[in-house]
Amino acid sequence: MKRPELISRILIVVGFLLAVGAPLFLWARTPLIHARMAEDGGWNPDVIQAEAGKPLHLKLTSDDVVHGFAVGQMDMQSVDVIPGKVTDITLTFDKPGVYTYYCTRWCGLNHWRMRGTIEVSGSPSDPEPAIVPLYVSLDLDIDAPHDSPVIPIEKPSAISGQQFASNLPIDQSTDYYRSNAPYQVFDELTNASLTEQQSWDVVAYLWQSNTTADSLANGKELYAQNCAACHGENGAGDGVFADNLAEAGEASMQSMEGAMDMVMQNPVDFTDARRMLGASPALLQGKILRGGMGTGMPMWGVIFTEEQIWDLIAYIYSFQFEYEK
Ligand code: HEC
Ligand SMILES: [Cu+2]
Repeated sequence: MKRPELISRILIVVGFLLAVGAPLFLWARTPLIHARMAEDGGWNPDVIQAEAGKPLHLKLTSDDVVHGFAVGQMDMQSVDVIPGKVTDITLTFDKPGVYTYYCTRWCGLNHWRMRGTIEVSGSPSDPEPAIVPLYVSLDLDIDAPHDSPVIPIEKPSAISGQQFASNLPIDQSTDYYRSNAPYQVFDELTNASLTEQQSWDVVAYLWQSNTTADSLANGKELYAQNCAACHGENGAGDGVFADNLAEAGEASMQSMEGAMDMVMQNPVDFTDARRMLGASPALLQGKILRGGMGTGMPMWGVIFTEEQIWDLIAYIYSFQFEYEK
């Protein structure tokens, strides 16, 4: 064999090894993330490092049942994490910060505890002004009872409310709607020479006017995926985990030494007019953002965008009001 020929052969082999080997090498170095049900340890590792603007490769597998993987506040499709298989995923973060990743499959009562963080380093672009949630700026005590003193006899109808709403001196702005409970708006209408039911219908109309069909559809989807297992498909607080939650509550009460002041509760019944007509969107926002701190209500602030939370809230009120189809 002539020399140049030999060299070119060697080069081809080296080139081939590099082309195949380098990605394989990188792939092998990418840590394998194991998913387990929360009671068996959750994600391992549960802290991942990344750099802003650079792709982050992840390999995911499950040691028990099928889990799902998604990163909060990020526009991404969740992926399934399957026992005995390795799922590859590549993510790129635009901005540095601490992101939360979470399980998207109902794998058990503690499913929502399956969370980990991705610490994304990098020089902060332009620091964005911190947004103060509405419930904070209104200084609401979101743990105080908030029952409505009055409730309608029939389910208020936005369709019927529309005809009375046009010539009423009521504020229809988003700010007003978000900071008032339905019964407070009902109270404002007492001088408007309407029957009680008509006033409630106006309230329903106002609530409908402050959302859109898209927003409700989006809220419905998020609800089915993240909330229905506890709060029930139809909002009645009777999801498949409601009973387990009560049991877990009793168990945790017995093992705790008064360390937590909040006790486990039943998932709220969103069809309960007394409760829901007494709650402003801002109050519900607070509960969803912050969670119940020990009541069994998870904290969603790190998972959903502000817009997604308003969509969820709009959907929750649809258990109270009859909206136009
Ligand atoms: C693991 C069970 C569980 C899941 C999942 C869950 N919740 Fe809850 N939720 C509860 C419990 C228990 C309460 C009652 C205790 C409390 O208010 O802190 C509650 C209370 C609430 C309240 C307070 C209502 C009020 O009148 O104070 C809101 C709002 C709420 N949940 C919304 C949601 C939304 C939206 C989701 C889904 C994104 C969700 N919840 C998912 C268990 C759950
Ligand atoms: Cu899971």
